[in-house]
Amino acid sequence: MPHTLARLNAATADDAASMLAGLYPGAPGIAARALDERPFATLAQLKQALRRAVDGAGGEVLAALIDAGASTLPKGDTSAERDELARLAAAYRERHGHDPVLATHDARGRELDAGQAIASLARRLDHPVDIERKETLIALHRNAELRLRDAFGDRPALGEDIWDWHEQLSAHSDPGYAERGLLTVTYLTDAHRACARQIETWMRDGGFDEVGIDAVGNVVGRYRAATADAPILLTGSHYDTVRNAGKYDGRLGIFVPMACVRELSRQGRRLPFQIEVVAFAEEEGQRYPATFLGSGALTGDFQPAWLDQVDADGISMREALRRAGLRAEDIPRLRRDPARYLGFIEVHIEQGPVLYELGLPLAAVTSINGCVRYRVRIQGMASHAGTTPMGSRRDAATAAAELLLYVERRAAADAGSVGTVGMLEVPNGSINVVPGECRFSLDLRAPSDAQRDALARDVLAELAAICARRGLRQTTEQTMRASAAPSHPRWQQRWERAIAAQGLPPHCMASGAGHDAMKLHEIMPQAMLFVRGQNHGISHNPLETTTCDDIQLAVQAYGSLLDELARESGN
Ligand code: HGY
Ligand code: MN
Ligand code: MN
Repeated sequence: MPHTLARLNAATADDAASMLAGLYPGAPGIAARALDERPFATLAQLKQALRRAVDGAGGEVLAALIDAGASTLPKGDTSAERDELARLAAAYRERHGHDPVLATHDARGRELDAGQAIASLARRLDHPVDIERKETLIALHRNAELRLRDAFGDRPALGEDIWDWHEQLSAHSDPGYAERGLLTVTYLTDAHRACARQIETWMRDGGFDEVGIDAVGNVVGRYRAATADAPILLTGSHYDTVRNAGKYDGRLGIFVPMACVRELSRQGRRLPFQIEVVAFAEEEGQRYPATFLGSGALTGDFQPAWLDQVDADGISMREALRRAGLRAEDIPRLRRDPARYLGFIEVHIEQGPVLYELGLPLAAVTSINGCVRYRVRIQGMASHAGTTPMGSRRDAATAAAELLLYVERRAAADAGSVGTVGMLEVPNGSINVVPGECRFSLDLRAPSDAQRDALARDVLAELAAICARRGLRQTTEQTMRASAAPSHPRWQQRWERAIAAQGLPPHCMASGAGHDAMKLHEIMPQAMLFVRGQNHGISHNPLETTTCDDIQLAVQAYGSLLDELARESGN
């Protein structure tokens, strides 16, 4: 018979402690200490109390926790797996001084298999000792969470459904990546169109009243209100990805509202506002220089000139739209009238380590950093690598190298600024030719537009100075400029209350990553909810992941926000 929080809150100290026995093997005092914070309104709140009890424990308790929490590694199905597990465990003990503590189940809640254990051990073996200590405690908390889930019969069913949607959608990937089990879905490729159809099907099956794919490739689902002319809550995120991406970037912000609408539909419940969920077709700017194509169409910012941009294979955006059966001429009509909308909310995986290290599942976003991107071309003179004296070279690549190091130094000089050169190439380069040309990208961001622009100004000035000194030519093309987007206070506070309603501290934080919300920010109030990422919150990487439990909390928080909005709007 599963425990209940009501029983736990009402039990004597001994009975309550016995209800939590085994959560943290080797340290029974942890549960007793957490119980001092009773009563608990939610399991999430109890988990935070347990976390604080561990954080407050002394070294000997932690040592006992780690020893008792050491994982019984999966057996391994083959001798190779068994040998590798034994080798890694021995090496781990050697380096970290204790047996490894792994989460017993994966982010989906399935028992860890040998392959997953080997990958996790191999990744963690080389962690610095202090980092691995944190990782060990996080694994202990995760195992306690899994035990607590069982003890209280608390299955994150909606989190599991959403987790599975991510898995299924990730089956669609562009050529060159799909064959290697990697995820890349760039704008209007076959994989991209397959994703759109899949999302459209799930929306139709999930109780939406109207579902369609619009002229720019957005998948739009509408769930009607109790009354016909009710205002609209706009929500969603993007389904395109970067190359070799994680599965949750963007998609989590589509699936959480989809699951909420499905629950409303199953309950036959209508709210005093419509819900319009948009799966934006393009946000990442991978195939074409222009970005925010999906959300930009809704704000009326889609530039006709973008249609002439060509991809690496010389295919224009206009042609790609035509091949996808989409009508570019209809894109201007996608512009939304802000007067009809309450605002825009977006759920997104954090894509950073803050929540992972704080041990918090959710946060309200305070602002999204402003960003400006360029494509740079430096031109020098290609010449013979063997006969061209070092003093008379016009080497485009070494000039770029100087600039890259300047970007790193200059961005690091500001609080909160970041500068990245993510793409760098010597077109038609040869091993024995001094680079006559070098092309690279610049991505410069800061918490405010003024700080972003000062960073960009300095970087472009340094680029000009380097090229002048070296006798090289350079051209820069600005490919994206997005203003910093502070959350609307009223909507940010809604997310804070929604997080608090789950029994969690309403942590607030800025977003270093860009999101569709910064586009909708231009025409309506917006605010975002962040969901913790696992593996130190790594993103734009196949290691990107989150747990069903955290996804469940995001769905619950989303539902709390909808309920509050419904109460405010009169029912
Ligand atoms: O680059 C970004 O911040 C986003 O992932 N497009
Ligand atoms: Mn991204
Ligand atoms: Mn994203």
